[in-house]
Amino acid sequence: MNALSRRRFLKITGTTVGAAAAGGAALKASQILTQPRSGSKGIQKIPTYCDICFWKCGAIAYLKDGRLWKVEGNPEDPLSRGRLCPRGTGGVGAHYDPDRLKAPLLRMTKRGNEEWVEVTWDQAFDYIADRMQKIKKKYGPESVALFSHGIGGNFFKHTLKAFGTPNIAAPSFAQCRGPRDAGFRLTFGEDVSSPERTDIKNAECLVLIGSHLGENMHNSQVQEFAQAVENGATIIVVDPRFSIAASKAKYYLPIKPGTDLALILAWMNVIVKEGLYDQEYVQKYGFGFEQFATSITEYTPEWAYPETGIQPEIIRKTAREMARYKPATLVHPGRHVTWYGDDTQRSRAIALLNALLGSWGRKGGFYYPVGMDVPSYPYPAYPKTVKEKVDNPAKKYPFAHEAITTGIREATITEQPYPIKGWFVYATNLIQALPNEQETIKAIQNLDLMVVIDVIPSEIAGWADVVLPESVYLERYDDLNVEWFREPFVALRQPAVESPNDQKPNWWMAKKLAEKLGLGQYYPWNDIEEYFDVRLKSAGLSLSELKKKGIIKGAQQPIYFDEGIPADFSTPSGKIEFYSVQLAKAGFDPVPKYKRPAGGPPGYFRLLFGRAPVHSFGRTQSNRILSDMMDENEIWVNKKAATRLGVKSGDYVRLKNQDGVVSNKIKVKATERIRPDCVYMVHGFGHTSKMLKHAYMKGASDSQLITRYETDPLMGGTGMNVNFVTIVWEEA
Ligand SMILES: Nc1nc2c(c(=O)[nH]1)N[C@H]1C(S)=C(S)[C@@H](COP(=O)(O)OP(=O)(O)OC[C@H]3O[C@@H](n4cnc5c(=O)[nH]c(N)nc54)[C@H](O)[C@@H]3O)O[C@H]1N2
Ligand SMILES: Nc1nc2c(c(=O)[nH]1)N[C@H]1C(S)=C(S)[C@@H](COP(=O)(O)OP(=O)(O)OC[C@H]3O[C@@H](n4cnc5c(=O)[nH]c(N)nc54)[C@H](O)[C@@H]3O)O[C@H]1N2
Ligand code: SF4
Ligand SMILES: [Mo]
Repeated sequence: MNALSRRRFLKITGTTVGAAAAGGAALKASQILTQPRSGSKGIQKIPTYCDICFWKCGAIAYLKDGRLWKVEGNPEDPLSRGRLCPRGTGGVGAHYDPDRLKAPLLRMTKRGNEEWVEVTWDQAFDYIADRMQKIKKKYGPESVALFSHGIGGNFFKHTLKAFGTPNIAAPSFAQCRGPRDAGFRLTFGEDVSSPERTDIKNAECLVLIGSHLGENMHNSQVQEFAQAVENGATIIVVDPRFSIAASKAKYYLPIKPGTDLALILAWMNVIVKEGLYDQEYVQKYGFGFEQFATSITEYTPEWAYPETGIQPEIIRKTAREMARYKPATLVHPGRHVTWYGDDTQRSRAIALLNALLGSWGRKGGFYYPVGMDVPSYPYPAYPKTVKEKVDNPAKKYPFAHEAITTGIREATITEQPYPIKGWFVYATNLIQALPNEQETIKAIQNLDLMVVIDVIPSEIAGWADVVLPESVYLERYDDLNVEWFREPFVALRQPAVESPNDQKPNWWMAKKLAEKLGLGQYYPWNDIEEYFDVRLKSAGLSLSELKKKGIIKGAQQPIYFDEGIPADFSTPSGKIEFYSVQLAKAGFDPVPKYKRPAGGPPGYFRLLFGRAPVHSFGRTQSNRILSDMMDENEIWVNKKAATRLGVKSGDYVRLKNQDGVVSNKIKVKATERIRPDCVYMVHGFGHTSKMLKHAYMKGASDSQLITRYETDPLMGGTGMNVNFVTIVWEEA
């Protein structure tokens, strides 16, 4: 890694934590739990890939005299390009965390009491398999559901499909990127996918609508953002809060929360009216442009001004700036887009703006990702499920292309269209991830079996009947990462150190459980290395090479239309759909229309939330290296509003929402960097699990305050930016 690029990276993050690569050195001796690898002396390097978030950066774990010392980026890896983000660098802290789950636990008393007895793995699986068979007998196998987030869930998915359930969901759809992918599918016939196919590094104009890169630390994107800034790209940031990204912007538009669709429509109005769009591209690839153009004529900048608070001349100037650099203008589609319940239509408007600029399939816009052809394992076919998935009965949400977590939750409460009696929860903290935690608890109370597989005693683990402790990513193998990206590659996660206690990897648990259920034929391999070997050999690759390098890359392939990618669109018309017949047929607006979001009670602030560069959701507050850098969150309040309320930076307050829910105490950050009609906090703090000794009650939880949500009628996403809070004094 060269020194300049490292500096540039740190500058964007607004922190210097990446430099705190000290790893094991930052830990007190008392926190070190592992035994040195037998007999090993000196430095060992083991390539793997990171799991502190779902980006899966290629990494190299370093051992010193058999102890885990530090983790760095793997220079061969296109995702990390040799540099991890600050969270990945702090990944060693996950291994050394003294609050980790250490052995399988069985619930002793009432659900949610967090009272447990340690059991053996065999006892745990006997208990689980017995309950599963009872549920299957009484209700059918479909009545067991799996919630799973990240690649580690692959083998549990396999076991549960073999058991016979189709009910498997991740919060990354209905609580995250679902509306974006639905909006882009409706327009271009394809997803933006993950890692996003955004050609940020080649963009000459980059528009970020709430995507707070630099706080959102998805590694490759942040590095490419730094490159774009260095190349002198015009950056336009739309955010009610002056984010880190906003500090790099030529134009910062402090929009009134929830009104982005009005701004996007006005931008398109200017671009069409002034004839600034890519006319050749639109003519060649577009469908229904005339109807689209007609339906946006009313959305002038003057119309948008009172809605958004953005002045007409700024709207015009920024629209012209975008058009100037087309097609190398990238209007970033965002990722966590479940904001207001109309999110698919807002995302579709972003897709349409990109279509006008001709950026889809073009350099500096959206490229066509490529992947390695590694066939999946030739397992026996899964049993046919009798019942349909439970989450989206009668296709109530016609444009949901993945399962809806909150739909499974609803079915668990209502027992409609049929009861759900068992939950497996793998690597997702549903108490924090789903809006309205009371509904989640209500659903849990209706279960006959609740199993949580986690590495720490998260809030959701506190509600389980059985808790299964997993080895952290540095201690285990996981499925192969065959991600589609700029260039084809396959990456391996492999253990660098042993687990300190009785933790086990997911593949081992999923296989053992299948065997207890009499489904051993679905695991014809004895060890995961045999599984890898079969898959890799069928792709003409070698496991020993992959173990040595951590990553094998394929040949570079074309990724833009100009390089020969055919401009095929899998929409009903085969074209980019400016006007959507399928939306009209389903009773939705064929071209997005603006609706003003409902406001809050007088004197309340809209509650906004996002990411901190050094934490991943609610999963890293217990990591001592990362919590040393930030161990509580703050509530951002506009300075004038704070003065009016008589609070100042550093004061502790509580937040009370529109339904009377009061948060844990939280420190005030009084700042000009946020509009006066909203407040902002980082998600993932305010842990209430008592077994999380270090993170317990530090900062406040946005999730607790999200008692309301607006469901997207197109795909069932849960808009969560619809809650309002007041500030209440913390009595000394
Ligand atoms: N209020 C609110 N809700 C949100 C969001 C928000 O910002 N605010 N964000 C939304 C978004 S964008 C998303 S993607 C979702 C994410 O929601 P989640 O998928 O719930 O993400 P995490 O909070 O990372 O939860 C991961 C859980 O996995 C555990 N874990 C970590 N590593 C491992 C491991 O190696 N093995 C196992 N078995 N478990 C592990 C962690 O301890 C934690 O309990 O939440 C959504 N919900
Ligand atoms: N460090 C770190 N990085 C992460 C993660 C993490 O946990 N930690 N999680 C990853 C995941 S799964 C996801 S989905 C992404 C999420 O990252 P993004 O997709 O970037 O998240 P958003 O929730 O869209 O963005 C939050 C920003 O939107 C602004 N905002 C709120 N309301 C509005 C509005 O009405 N209009 C506009 N224009 N802006 C608004 C907020 O002020 C904040 O700056 O981050 C990823 N990267
Ligand atoms: S973005 Fe950071 S935390 Fe996520 S995988 Fe990459 S290095 Fe790890
Ligand atoms: Mo997400």
